[in-house]
Amino acid sequence: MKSSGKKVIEWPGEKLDFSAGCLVMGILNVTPDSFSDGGQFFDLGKAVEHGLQMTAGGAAIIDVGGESTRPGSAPVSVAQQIKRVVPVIEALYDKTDVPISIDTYKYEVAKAALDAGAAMINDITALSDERVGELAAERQVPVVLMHMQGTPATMQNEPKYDDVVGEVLGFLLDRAKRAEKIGISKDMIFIDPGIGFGKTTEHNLELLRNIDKFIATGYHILVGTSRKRFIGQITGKEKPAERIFGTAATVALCAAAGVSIVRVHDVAEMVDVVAVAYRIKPGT
Ligand code: PT1
Repeated sequence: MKSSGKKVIEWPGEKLDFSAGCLVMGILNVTPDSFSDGGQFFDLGKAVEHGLQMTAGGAAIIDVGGESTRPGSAPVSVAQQIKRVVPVIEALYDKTDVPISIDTYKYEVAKAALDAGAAMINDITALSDERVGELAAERQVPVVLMHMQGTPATMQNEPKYDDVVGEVLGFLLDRAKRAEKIGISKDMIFIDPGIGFGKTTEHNLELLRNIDKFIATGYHILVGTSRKRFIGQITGKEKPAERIFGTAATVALCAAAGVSIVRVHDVAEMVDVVAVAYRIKPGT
């Protein structure tokens, strides 16, 4: 058994089946720069349409976020995040059976998103606010716990580790244990090395090179490499949209290693990549 976690997880109204391989989570950034109406205003219809396109492309989960956490980005108020994500989640909940995840570390945003129909919490701060964990336990929803050094505004200034794999893994195991103590079952916990979050290109590569050590913990693993800077640094591709094949290399290796979920922009493409890579994985 070289894959992480239990093969099928079920929770109220939802189910994820990892028995056929790695699942693809589609990224839906609900920010005005992602879906504008041509001007400075956010277009709800365009965002929902993009979410539905990703489900048609084979996404197993849609991850909705109202605050960019790319390097250098600034926080967005709780009220603003709720105003952005709730209408999108309500519309998607109405139009698709694909589970919706909320990308937030804010308790109030997570709660409003679950009330609107979200069924999973993606917390890039790994329960920096314990109330997020208590909420996940109470609603019996899965939670993603991610590692980050610093904050999005400053994390790329000078990332430093003595042993990046040991430190990231140690942090995630500690937070996962804490989550279990709060009442979240082990199967419902996804750990994520946080590619690009306070890491140099070498740190990111070292984490990906050692992804089997994360799998060996027995927790489900989620990895997000999609279109990130380190891929541009290796390939020389300046524009994120030109980093799809570079992303595919990381996704193939993750799927073959036994990663449970990859978080990506290019859903239809990566669904094919994981399907083939997983079939080559030993023991499947
Ligand atoms: C991620 C992730 C995320 N990434 C999870 N959630 C982002 N669980 C948002 C770059 O280097 O990996 N896991 N939510 C997006 N964040 C970044 C970070 C985007 C770095 C781009 C970069 O280009």
